[in-house]
Amino acid sequence: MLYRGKAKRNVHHSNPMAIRPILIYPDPHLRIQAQPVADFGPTVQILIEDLLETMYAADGLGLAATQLGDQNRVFVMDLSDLKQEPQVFINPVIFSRVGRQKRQEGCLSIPGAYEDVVRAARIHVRALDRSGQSVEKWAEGLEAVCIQHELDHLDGRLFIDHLSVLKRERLLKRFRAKRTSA
Ligand code: K1U
Ligand code: ZN
Repeated sequence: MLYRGKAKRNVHHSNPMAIRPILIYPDPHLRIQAQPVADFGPTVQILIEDLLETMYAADGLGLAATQLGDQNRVFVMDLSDLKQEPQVFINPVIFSRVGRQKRQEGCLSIPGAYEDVVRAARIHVRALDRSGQSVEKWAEGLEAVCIQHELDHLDGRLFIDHLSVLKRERLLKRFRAKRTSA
C-alpha cells in the first residue's frame, strides 16, 4: 500500500489531532462505499479533526474519510483564502443538480494527475454538521465541484471514473510512469 506522507500526532496540542496517511490509487480501500454515521461521539469527532489536519497539511481543498481508509460518510472542505473556514459534511446527499460545468480536477489520492471533468454547475446539498444538526446549502462553481468530488469518494468513485477510457488510460499511464521513476 502506498501512502502520501507519514502519520504524525501532535501530542502537544490540547485536542490531539493527527496528520494521517492518505491512501494512494490504486489502493482498493478507495473503492469501498462509506456507511452513514449514527453516533456523533468522540470517534467521529477525532476523525473530523484528523481529516481537517490532514487536508490542511496536504494543501487540499477537501478530503473524504475514505481517503484515510475510514468508512464513515464524512468529508471536510475549506475553500477560504486563509484556510480558517472549515466545513464538515456528514451523511451528505445532493438532492438537486442544475446545469453543467467543466473544470480541471486533481485528487490527493492520485497526486500529480489532472484532467477536465464535467459535473453539475449548481447543486443543493443536505448534510449533518459535527453536532448532528441538519444543514442545507446551494453551491456553485469550485465549491460545487469539490462537494461532488468528495461525495464521489464516499461512494468509492474517483474523478478518473468520469473520463473516457482513452483519457483515463493516458492519465494513468503518466501517473504510473511518474511513480515508478520517483
Ligand atoms: O479529495 C481530494 O482529493 C481533494 C481535492 C478536492 C478537489 C477540489 C476541487 C477540485 C477537484 C478536487 C483537492 O483538494 S485537489 C487539490 C487542490 O488543491 C485544487 C484543485 C483544484 C483547484 C485548485 C486547487
Ligand atoms: Zn480526491
